[in-house]
Amino acid sequence: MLQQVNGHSPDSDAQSGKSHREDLREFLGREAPLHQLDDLTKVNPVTLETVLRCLQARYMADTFYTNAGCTLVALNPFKPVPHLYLPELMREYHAAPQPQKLKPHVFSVGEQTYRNVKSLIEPVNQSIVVSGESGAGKTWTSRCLMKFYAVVAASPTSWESHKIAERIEQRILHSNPVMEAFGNACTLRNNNSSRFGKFIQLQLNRAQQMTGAAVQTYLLEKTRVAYQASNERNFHIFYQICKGASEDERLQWHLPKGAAFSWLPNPERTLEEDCFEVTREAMIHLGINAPTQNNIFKVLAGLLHLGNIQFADSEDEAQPCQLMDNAKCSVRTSALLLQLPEDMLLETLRIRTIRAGRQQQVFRKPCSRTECDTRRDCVAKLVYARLFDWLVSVINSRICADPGSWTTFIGLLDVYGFESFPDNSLEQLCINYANEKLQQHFVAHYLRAQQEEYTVEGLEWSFVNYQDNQACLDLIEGSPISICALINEECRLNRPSSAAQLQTRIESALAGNPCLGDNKLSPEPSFIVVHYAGPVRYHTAGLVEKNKDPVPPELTILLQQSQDPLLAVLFPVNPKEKTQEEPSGQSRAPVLTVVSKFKASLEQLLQVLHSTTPHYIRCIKPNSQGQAQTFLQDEVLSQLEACGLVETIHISAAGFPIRVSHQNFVERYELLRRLRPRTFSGPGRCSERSPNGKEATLQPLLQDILHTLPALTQAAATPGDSDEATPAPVHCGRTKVFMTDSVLEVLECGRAQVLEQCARCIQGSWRRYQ
Ligand code: AD9
Ligand code: MG
Repeated sequence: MLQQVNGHSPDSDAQSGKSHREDLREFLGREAPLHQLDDLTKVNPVTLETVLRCLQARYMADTFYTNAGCTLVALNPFKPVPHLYLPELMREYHAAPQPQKLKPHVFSVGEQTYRNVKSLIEPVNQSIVVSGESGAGKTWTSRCLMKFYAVVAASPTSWESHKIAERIEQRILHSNPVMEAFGNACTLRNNNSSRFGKFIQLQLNRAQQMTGAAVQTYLLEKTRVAYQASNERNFHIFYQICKGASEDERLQWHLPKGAAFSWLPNPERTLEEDCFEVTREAMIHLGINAPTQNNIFKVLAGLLHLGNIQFADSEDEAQPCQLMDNAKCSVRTSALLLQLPEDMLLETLRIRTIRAGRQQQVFRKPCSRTECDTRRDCVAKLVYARLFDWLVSVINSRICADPGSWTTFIGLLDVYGFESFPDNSLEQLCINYANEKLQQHFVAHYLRAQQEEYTVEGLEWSFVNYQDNQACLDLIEGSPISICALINEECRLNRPSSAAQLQTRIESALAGNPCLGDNKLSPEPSFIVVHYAGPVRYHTAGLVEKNKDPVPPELTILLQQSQDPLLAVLFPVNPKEKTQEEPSGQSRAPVLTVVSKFKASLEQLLQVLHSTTPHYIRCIKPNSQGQAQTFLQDEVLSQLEACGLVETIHISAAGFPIRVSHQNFVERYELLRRLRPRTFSGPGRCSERSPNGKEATLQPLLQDILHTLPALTQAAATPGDSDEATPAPVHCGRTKVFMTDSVLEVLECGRAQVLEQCARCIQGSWRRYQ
């Protein structure tokens, strides 16, 4: 940060003999050693380097939580630390007069949030936004908060449920294993990766007791049912039923031990998350009884058999595709388990019906092998997505409080973090779009908090010049023209359009937006969005099709024929119901696309968040191998960038990143008073207030030092550069001096000059004396 200024070496300090850098570091970090700094905003100066060093020092000292102003940074320990999550500790934070004065902890955030609900005259809903990259600890942290509230906000009454006297908070906790069994999977980054976003509203009554909860989910990655990247797995529940079913159930569900399923890769890996008993037990607590469970697992087994239906290329285009060996058996078993007519299942997978002409005549066309595969996968995705939504609605019906029994809520948001892979598509666009929205919300909140600190210190300063990420959001979601609008337009027009054409349309229509990256060297059709967390290249191939998420109407009709009671609930025969059908070619009705649905749910979420007081927890993964005691600076740095902490550091830097107590400031720079010109009205105004005691003696000294600044700035300026000579901003707050890097440089330069003069004087006198 500090460069050599006007020939003064920054590397030596005549007075102390220490290197100048060391000496300065010591001065700036004087308040406490790095690992003892509980708040990253106390790191001095606030730079990436110091923030990283502080986090590393704390991590190596087994301190996993650090504040960063209004945010809590949670480093993943990657090892069990049970003493950190004991109920006694929860109670300690709950009972503390000022929990924010205790060590940073997720319980401290939990308690402050809880107190905020009641401490205000008008109760205000609160939210805690937990973010971070895959495997960083978001779900763990959310679970931890739920457990915390289950202890500190326990409800007074108990529920009679299946002979278990149970409190509502226990039910709410039981929703976690169920949702994780159906919505989480083992990925390359996390053995228990959430494949959906979740916002849970913990509902509190006037006495601040938890009376219920409501869960909202976002964008389940349903493609995983039928497609798993290499070395990844399907949703946990499939492995649970295959591993944990009893002999009897194996027979019923046609799951003999060791059976191979193409949608069940890596079954040999045994994970903690494979425990079927935990899921079943939790389902019972949520009122999902054994027969309903049996029905659910039977349908899932039906999907596994469906995945084993393999097609062979047909030699004659006019004939339907042949089945591969053994596939006949899979068709039969799948039809049996899903309670579908076997021939209808096979026919629907292999033959497409097309309506054309004025009379809407029906034509039947055999599908190619690829089309058959797509239709089979589509059936599985459709069933699984509706099953998941149904489960969420059942959970909600069991945990949601009556409207009159709660007055406020605490919302917990566990969303997927920013993603950038070599191949990014619609899923990443949605995820990163959500993160841009949340970042905008966060920055607005952070700026407000910074402004408040300045106000407390008596500073008049505002972040008027700060640029937020609005341009990026305009690029993605703006109206009338944006990436989402253009992709939706392609879906609406339903015209044959190549990936290259989509790229050209986006690039020409949005060329003026500074967040559309330069994509000249792109080998494949794509476009680049410069997100706040970095640029991401999105491939345009398949984007429009994914956005349509077409479900051929025959597939829905097929599932409506099922005799299975669960499928009958998931696929009701309702002529009014408008399913997401393949556009008929004639229709120009607006299509409800993936992007438009996601945008609507995101807007709803943000509306809720805006109505609350937000709190932020940023989870950080210290290394991608999941090893304890390993802190890789580069990896942490990229996450600090992605979760917006770097941005907040920049915001701090846009203000006054260097904050020094009056005492320390005077001690270091008192010698500059020698340079004080006779008359000057300086730039540094101290906050108006009558000082007392020690402050009273410090104030004149402070003023004297600050008055030397214009002369020092002029001396440090490059000749001819008039801008440099304007006094740099410095503010003297009630307890601290706030300044920028450039002011620090000027002060340091002046100090070095004085020390040099002193050294020369001493040398001269010494020679004269000799
Ligand atoms: V993803 O975006 O859903 O793929 P998360 O949710 O951020 O991801 P998760 O909470 O699942 O990550 O944490 C990953 C793993 O880290 C957990 O399964 C734990 O083994 C481990 N972990 C996370 N936080 C803690 C902790 N505070 N103490 C101990 C932890 N282990
Ligand atoms: Mg998770």
